[in-house]
Amino acid sequence: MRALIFGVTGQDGAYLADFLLRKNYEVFGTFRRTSHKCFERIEEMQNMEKINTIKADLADQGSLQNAIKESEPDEIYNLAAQSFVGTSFSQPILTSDITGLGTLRVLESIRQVNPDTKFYQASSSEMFGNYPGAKNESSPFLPRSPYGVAKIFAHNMTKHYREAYDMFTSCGILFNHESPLRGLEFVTRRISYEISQIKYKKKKDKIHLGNLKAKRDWGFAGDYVEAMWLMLQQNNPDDYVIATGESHSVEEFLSLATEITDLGDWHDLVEIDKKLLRPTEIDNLLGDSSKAQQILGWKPKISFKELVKMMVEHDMDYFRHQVDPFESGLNKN
Ligand code: NDP
Ligand code: GDR
Repeated sequence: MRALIFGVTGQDGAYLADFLLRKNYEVFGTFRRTSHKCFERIEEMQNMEKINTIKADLADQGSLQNAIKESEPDEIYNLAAQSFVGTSFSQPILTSDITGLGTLRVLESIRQVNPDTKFYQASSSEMFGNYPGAKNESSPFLPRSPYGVAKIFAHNMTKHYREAYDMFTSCGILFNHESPLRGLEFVTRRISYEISQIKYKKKKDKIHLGNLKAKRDWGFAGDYVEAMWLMLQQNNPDDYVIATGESHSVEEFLSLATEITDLGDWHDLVEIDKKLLRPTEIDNLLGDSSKAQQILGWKPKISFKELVKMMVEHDMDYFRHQVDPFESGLNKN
């Protein structure tokens, strides 16, 4: 089997490529031309030699078509996006173009090159906004960010191609998932990274954060990529919520991380930076993945506590050995 991953250089791209390689797939992955290194995550997983890389940008339809023609995939996973909610407020047009319209460019390219290719779209819990309670596939979309709005466009367009052209297109509505490969601007990695710097006295003594009361349903990225693959192994395309069914606050993440680093009371380590507060916020995201559990046979394996430990220990290891992920080029954002 051959798979093409748009966004292979991101967190999920690195885990999905690794998962598919273990299943003996021939893996192709796209990257953008940048002035920095961009394969650090794949290198950290020691898969650089095993992945066929192709240059493509979601802004450039021709490059998407070429990537599909060159790789002739059975399955395409669209993980590429401007994925940071915070940036979507300052760059709403770019976010709409890449995260929203970019998905349509991929869908249209598939329709033109080979409409029999199976397609996975990375939809998001951000689409639900502040709708109360545990969210499932039937919950309404009430977006609270330009990113959420763009993901709804991409989600609906993916469903439209399924209905209009009978294409095998599925959406995974994934709740937050994290890992030691998470980008540094996301709150979990920001905490695990900066608290480890403090622990080994590599930097300042305070972590600057925004809204500590926000709650998220945090899972492990390594568990979630399996669900993406399972969706494309079904007889029919469909949409599935992927979540742990537990939500925890940023404060809880901080408190556990501080406990692991043995740095005392987290209140002494944190300063609130008003610039990190968002114009509109989602207070609590909690997912109900019972459909995926029943139909795909999927369930999360790593608990919240294990996830915090995995991330903090990974970053403590960096600083204990004085290898700074910034210096190595990881998290160039
Ligand atoms: P990352 O931000 O780590 O990765 C995003 C990927 O998209 C990177 O490979 C990035 O390339 C690529 N990309 C960005 N802009 C473009 C562009 N113009 N053309 C081509 N590629 C581009 O995100 P994650 O791995 O965490 O998430 C994967 C997908 O899942 C995203 O679509 C995200 O929105 C979605 N999602 C993520 C969730 C999560 O909690 N992680 C939850 C729900 C949905 P580069 O390395 O060059 O920046
Ligand atoms: P999110 O993740 O917006 O849920 O999007 P993020 O980690 O950025 O924020 C989670 C919550 O923490 C609050 N917060 C902070 N966030 C950041 N980034 N930095 C801070 O200093 C900080 N302090 C508090 C935020 O306000 C928010 O409430 C992620 C992305 O991966 C999306 O691509 C994906 O679709 C959704 O998860 C599901």
